[in-house]
Amino acid sequence: MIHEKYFELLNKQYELLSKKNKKKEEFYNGIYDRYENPVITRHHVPLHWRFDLNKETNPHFMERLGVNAAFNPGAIYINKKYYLVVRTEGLDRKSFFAIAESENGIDNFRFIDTPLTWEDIDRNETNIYDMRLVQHEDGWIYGIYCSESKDPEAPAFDTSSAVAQAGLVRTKDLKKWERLPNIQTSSPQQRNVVLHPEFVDGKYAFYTRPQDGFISTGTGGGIAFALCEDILNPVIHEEKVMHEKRYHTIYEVKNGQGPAPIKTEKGWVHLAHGVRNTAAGLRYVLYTIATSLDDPSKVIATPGGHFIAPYDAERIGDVSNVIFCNGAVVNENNEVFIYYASSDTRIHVATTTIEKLVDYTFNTPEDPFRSLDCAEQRKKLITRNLELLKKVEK
Ligand code: M1P
Repeated sequence: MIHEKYFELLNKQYELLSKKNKKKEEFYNGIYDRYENPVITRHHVPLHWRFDLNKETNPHFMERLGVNAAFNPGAIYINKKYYLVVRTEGLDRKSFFAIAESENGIDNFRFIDTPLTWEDIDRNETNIYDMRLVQHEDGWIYGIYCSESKDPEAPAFDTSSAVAQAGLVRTKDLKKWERLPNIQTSSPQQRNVVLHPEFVDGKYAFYTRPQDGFISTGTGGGIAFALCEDILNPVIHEEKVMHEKRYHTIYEVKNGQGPAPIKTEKGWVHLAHGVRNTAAGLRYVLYTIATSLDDPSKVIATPGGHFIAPYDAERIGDVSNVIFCNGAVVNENNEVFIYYASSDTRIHVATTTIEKLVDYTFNTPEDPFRSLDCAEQRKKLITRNLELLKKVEK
């Protein structure tokens, strides 16, 4: 017999899931729109994924397998539907992937089916997260995720050190998933590995982030570009850093490719995250760059500053002051939906258009890297504007 509390909670959850999302009126930057509500939180996870509904085995209707957070989703737009592969984190700290779908991409996301599983080829793999979903021109949808294991070299007392590598799966229908071998590179650790959607010189192309430590990239340097002949035996021999971390920028400590880059007439637009250190810990923001259509490893535009940073309540969560994005989609109207998570806790959407994203990426002034040069840059803008205003006054 089903516990009566289930129906009470189901009605409440239905209200949450059916809530319309509106653009945040008080926010304006001309670049993108923010929305009033997160698109997915842990409260969106179906009740029957968390509670044992049977009154006999769960008389107090306790949450048996709670969910701590729903964040960092991969995203894909197919058959006019918006799909997110959500990093769903149990109370036990382990993340799993679960698909949520929506008709309009800004609200009414519903988790479908059951959490994703596939052939378990590596018993050392302990945690999985942050999938980048890519519809590749070879006809498969690939998912690259962070596959985390305990560091086998760590001394017995060290129960924290971990090794991050890039796990690889593929599907045709988002239902049946095939596990391929991990992507091999010469870097001791890897995170934020993303597949480029097209072949480059007849090869599979990847964005990687070589790193020495689990958190610190060390000599890793930045976002790298790499080619690989065979996706079924994904071995990368050379990683070329194409966008480096740099002193006194928003990507001073580290950076990482976000979702797969978006193809536009002027170039590939990349969303990436940049990290800097503060007295309150690491601060993660998003920024964009563009690369050449002829050579996606050649950076051709670098707008200065952040594109999306933690805003109001987004600042607070399990890992505060973090904005992270590994999923964005473009629909047939050239509308762009950027799914970003705040503070490793919940998922939001920001919407813009290809036209605006290109304008932003190619026309935002670059970071001059020094305060006095920044002041000169701003003075030029002010002078131009004052001249314009004077003309209007006349
Ligand atoms: O906690 C912030 C983010 O930290 C990691 O990203 P990066 O490897 O760039 O430091 C990831 O664990 C990511 O999931 C997380 O959101």
